[in-house]
Amino acid sequence: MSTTSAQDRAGLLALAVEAAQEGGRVAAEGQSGIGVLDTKSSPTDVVTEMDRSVEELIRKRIHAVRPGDPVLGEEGGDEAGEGAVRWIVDPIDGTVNYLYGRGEWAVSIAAEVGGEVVAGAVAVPARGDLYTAVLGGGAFCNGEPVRAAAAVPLELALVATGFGYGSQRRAQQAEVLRTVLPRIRDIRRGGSAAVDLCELAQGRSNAYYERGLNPWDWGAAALIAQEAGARVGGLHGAPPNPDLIIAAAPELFAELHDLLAPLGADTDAPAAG
Ligand code: LIP
Repeated sequence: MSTTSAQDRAGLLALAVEAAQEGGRVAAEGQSGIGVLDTKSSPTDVVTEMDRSVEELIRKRIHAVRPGDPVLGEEGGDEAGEGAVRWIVDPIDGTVNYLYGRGEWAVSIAAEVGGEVVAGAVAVPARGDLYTAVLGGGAFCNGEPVRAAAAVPLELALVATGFGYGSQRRAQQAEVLRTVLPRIRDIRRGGSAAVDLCELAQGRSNAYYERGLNPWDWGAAALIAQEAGARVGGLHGAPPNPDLIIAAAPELFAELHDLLAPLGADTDAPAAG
């Protein structure tokens, strides 16, 4: 486990919470009437003015307290620094929902020390929810402990997932889903990976998988799901990574893993043979 003390982690969490809540307030106030400012990997991968300004605000908040800490943010990229804590920030996860005036979007902030996330906060302003965790300290929603659902057989599992922005990737994700859907209770596509993982952490789904995420999408929420008792990882024992993230109670994780691995769920092309 990390070299940080429980006190250090609590201090990092307090800063993550403060910045996520402030970012969430500002984003929520500006949601109506927001438009597309720019696009990234495809015409549907949008950036709003608010994605950028909320990330700037969060960077300022963090640096006001901890100048010199490196920050990795979805919009501003990697900012190097001499500090011991790397902050991983998604100012608005679920930007398409945000753009369409929907409520399923989140501000996500994780504090990483020595390559390990030790504190994470995910604010879901439209619902008034704040999810938090520190490494080894359990997971909480609005201060109340949350637990992931106990494992169920795959055929009874409600499984959340998401899709990338590129059409080749989506075609493969649809192929994978063609096999997965008849084998499970049902599928959910909420539109925010951070919210998907936090909902898993409170038993609102049984499992979650997605290809193509970035550390800012899962940074805080993966710790929250893990602290709620879920196993969170990639294929074949790997940690969560952009190829694939899977999260579920350990026995269900294994079942879903074994279904997804031969389907090429971690690729953009159909599995050979
Ligand atoms: C989005 C995710 C969503 C996923 C998209 C995208 P953004 O993040 O949270 O669930 O399916 O591929 O990564 O772009 O809204 O920050």
